[in-house]
Amino acid sequence: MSELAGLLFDVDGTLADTERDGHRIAFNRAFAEAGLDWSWSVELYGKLLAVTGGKERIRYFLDCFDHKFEHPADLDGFITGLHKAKTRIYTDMLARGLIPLRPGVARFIREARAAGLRLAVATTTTPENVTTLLQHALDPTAASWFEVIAAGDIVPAKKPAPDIYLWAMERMELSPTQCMAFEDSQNGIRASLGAGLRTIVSVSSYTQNEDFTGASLVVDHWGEPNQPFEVLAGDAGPNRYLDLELVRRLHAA
Ligand code: XBP
Ligand code: MG
Repeated sequence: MSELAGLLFDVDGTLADTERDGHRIAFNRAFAEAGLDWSWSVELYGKLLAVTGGKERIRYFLDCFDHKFEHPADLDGFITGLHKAKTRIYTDMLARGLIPLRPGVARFIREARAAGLRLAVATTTTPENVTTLLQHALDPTAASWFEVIAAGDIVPAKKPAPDIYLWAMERMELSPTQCMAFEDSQNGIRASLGAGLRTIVSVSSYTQNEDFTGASLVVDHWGEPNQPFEVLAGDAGPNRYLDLELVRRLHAA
């Protein structure tokens, strides 16, 4: 096994629990702004998360959950416009500091950066969602800490396809054996494992009951010295929170 050189992070659900009280709210506000009577409940949104990507999710909703809506002639343009409004509303929520990072995230990323690990993001969400979250929830300069931010439509096939991880590693000239991925969902781990990456999963509010077969470790969150994680699958040894030593050990296992 090669030495650990790169860490690839998912964003939604992994760095921050963004879906229920972030993206979902922003979608609903964008629908209201557009005069639509759609309202995505917490429960319905859980079903819609089967499809990653906001534009793809709106289309999935129309295809499978709203049979009454009369499609406009330019459906693609209509969805793109709705999604632009959603991104504006969501990034505004992030800029107001409404969505914090999950336990251990700031501590671990700072530790990894100080140790010289190369950092990247691999996500289906829109690029400005990533940079705005990092800037407001981590550090004003945090977007520059990541060598590659692989996000949104840069690859046509979104997770669970492995493409976004492969794209990020190609840019970094790293092989999967040199990296560790961090995910929260089954779609995410299908993408990371599919790219040949060892993966640590921290389950999020919508993903607790998903199948994480193949993960190196599954925890409820990354933990802090005063807020230990719970190990849901795998072996964290004596560790009670995620640190670089544990990640190196899991990578070498
Ligand atoms: C996250 C997503 C994203 C967000 C919405 O999946 O599916 O689409 O829900 O973001 P993952 P956009 O964590 O597996 O990357 O609306 O900007 O697409
Ligand atoms: Mg995720």
